[in-house]
Amino acid sequence: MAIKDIREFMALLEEKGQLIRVGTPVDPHLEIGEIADRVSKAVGPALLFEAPVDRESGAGYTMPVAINLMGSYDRMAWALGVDAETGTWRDLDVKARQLMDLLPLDLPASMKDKLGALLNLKDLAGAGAKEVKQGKAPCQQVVLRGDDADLSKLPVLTTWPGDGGAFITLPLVVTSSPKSGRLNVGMYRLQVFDERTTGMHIHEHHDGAKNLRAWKEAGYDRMPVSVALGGDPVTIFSATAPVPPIIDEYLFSGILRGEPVEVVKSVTNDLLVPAHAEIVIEGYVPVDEVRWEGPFGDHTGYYSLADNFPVFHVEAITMRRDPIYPTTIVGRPPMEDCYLGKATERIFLPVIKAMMPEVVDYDLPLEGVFHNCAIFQIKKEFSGQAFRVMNFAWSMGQMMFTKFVIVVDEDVDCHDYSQVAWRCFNNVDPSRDVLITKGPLDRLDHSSNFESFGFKMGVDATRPLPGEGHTREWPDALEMSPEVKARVDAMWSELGLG
Ligand SMILES: Cc1cc2nc3c(=O)[nH]c(=O)nc-3n(C[C@H](O)[C@H](O)[C@H](O)COP(=O)(O)O)c2cc1C
Ligand SMILES: [Mn+2]
Repeated sequence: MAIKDIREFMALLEEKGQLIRVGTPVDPHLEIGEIADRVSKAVGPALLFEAPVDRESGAGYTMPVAINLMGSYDRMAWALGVDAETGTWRDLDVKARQLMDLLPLDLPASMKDKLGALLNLKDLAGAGAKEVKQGKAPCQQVVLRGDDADLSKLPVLTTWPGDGGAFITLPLVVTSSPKSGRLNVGMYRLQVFDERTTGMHIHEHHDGAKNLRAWKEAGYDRMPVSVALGGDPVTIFSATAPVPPIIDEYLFSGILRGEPVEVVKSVTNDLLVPAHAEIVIEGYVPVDEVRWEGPFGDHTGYYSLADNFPVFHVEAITMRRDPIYPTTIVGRPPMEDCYLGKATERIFLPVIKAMMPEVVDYDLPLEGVFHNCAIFQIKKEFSGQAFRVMNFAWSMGQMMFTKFVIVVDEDVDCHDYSQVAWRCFNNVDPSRDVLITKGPLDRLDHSSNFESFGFKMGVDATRPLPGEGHTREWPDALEMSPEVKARVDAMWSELGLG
């Protein structure tokens, strides 16, 4: 049985000795962030702060704060329903291999067929969301409307000293297309402006922003929005994953879980939210309103700059009788989002291989925060093939943002950065092997002259072919012969070398 909600997940973590309850009163304003940062840097346990308190007023909050639930490779593996045998990203690979069995890897060439093939996944897994009756959903045990729907009751964290305010950082933002009704669940932070309003930091490239533009184009003055906090861990992960817009994140989550996600209709709109969420905030985003949002200490390790963003108006808050407030902290890696990102890296490997069969494997280094660096390991068979891989990467979904793409041969382990650096520094002729191009960048990139637009670099660190201009002899890499290795192995214990 797939994990139903964060409670079940926390019980599992507690059983494994990976959840610590903190009874000491601590302030969501900076203190929890500092504690969670130290624990994240030590790849420590999940934390449940049982007594959050506002130091300024001395008032305690009525609900505990859960943080860092998926902040390690083993917890991320358990969240996805796989064993953590190695405690490394390789455990997440097991999930990728399960998916590979599901995916039609011989995707037909035309785009239409590709979409059709992906949509057939629905039949494969029978995984579409399952709607439950409103009275049956734990997330609607308490319904607060009007002035009772008050965000100041939530222990919302301010994580870094330069932050523009307190931010809800682990929200599942549910929107829909006004035409097809197709749902989208994306994670976009919400800056709490007051009791009934927040910012909504949707990057223009993300599906939620496309939906907002579509509501405006269709002549509406507002888009209905429901925001879930909590739910099952796979659905939380799915809200962060680059799921193609043709499949909604509940279906994607259902495929990964092997079981449909139970959802319920919101109380003030038709949007479906995870029935096993802790808290749901319902409301709307006007199509034309923006407000100054940020700055916010972000996952690049820098503050993302303040700017105008859409505004979320709250109409109702529903919750469990005893809700837990789930959140995360982002900052200089490693943080919890790194493990979510690695899960994406592994789970999307089969999709990447289906599109680019020469790709053996790929790696997104944590320091590249997922949109700034990708290393591809390829089986190279023709001239220019590394450049084909770069260009394909730059055209694929959210991979288009990748600022640095490095391509190595199949005999280089792309996850071993020392091997990759050795190849790059020794094999690359910058005039031949480097490609500088331009296009959309992630909104969080602060290096480019313009917001969300700038230059990217591809590095071909594969062995060059004569057809690529290198006609000199190419030397072999150093390697001792197997016979001598075996001889030395046999005498090793006598050598006194340990
Ligand atoms: C912890 C965390 C916070 C995030 N915050 C934001 C955010 O504030 N705005 C945003 O546009 N994307 C944010 N993202 C990235 C998106 O959730 C991610 O790109 C997702 O695939 C977007 O889904 P969509 O294309 O369905 O909108 C965040 C991701 C994580 C893991
Ligand atoms: Mn989406």
